[in-house]
Amino acid sequence: MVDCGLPPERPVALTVAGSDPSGGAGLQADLKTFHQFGVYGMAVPAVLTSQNTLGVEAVLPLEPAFVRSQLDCIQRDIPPKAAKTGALGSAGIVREVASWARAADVPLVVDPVISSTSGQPLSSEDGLEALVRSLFPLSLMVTPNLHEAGMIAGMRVQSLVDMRRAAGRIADLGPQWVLVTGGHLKGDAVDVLWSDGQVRLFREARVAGPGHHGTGCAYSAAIAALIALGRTPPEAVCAAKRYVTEAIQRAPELGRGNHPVDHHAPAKWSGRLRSGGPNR
Ligand code: PXL
Repeated sequence: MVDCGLPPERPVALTVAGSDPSGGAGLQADLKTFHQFGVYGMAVPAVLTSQNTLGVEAVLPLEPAFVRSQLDCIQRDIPPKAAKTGALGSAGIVREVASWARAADVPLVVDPVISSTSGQPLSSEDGLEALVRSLFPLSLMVTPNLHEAGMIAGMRVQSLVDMRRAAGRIADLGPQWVLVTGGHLKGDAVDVLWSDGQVRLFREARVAGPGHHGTGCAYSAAIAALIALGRTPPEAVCAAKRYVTEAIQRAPELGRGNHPVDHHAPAKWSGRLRSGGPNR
């Protein structure tokens, strides 16, 4: 048999997220990322959007019961090894996803998406409250960016010190691991991973240029894929950050707004965390 480098038993990951018809973010980006890591991807849309690289024009949350019906349907047939959530749209949808996740007992990566890259809300206000109350306690990892970390922790997050403090406060809300992503700070792109009061830093050189579309989606999807492949959370963050950095570096000049990242970037697992460097 030819060895194509794919795992012999195909791991399965699920995304429950918003649809971005332009393919740069949301569940379309998640599926491309799962595929790139050799993971079989499944996708449950929670909210539909009308958008392109210039911005979001309309948002349509689905009926919570219909989201639940999709989740139950796949759970009965192809239970995932790991799952991630993105934009969930409403508190009712969040509660259905939480109720499914509790029963499914699956490692869950929660990207607490509040708004799009261009600033339009992708969830109602009570959606974020419900996310924190019902989904955070069930999650393996939550992956807020600086803005989301600030909203959730109730503080301004503008420095590495703030990121550590916010991560600690968010960990008190129930997730086992908290990854605060610092891509929007000046200097190197440093992320803070917090668990049990212990902090690990992950650093990559900043990619110059304007913001890109879908960085957070590709990052959390890559983490979920690597968890499905059996990696530990710090290993998953390390390899996922490398993937996203390359995906930004290679972003194709598509669209007239924020260009999407390149989901075809190499998805590699090096087998060990870099030691002695900044990843401690
Ligand atoms: O990157 C956050 C995000 C998540 N989900 C959907 C999006 C976006 C950003 O635009 O459109 C559907």
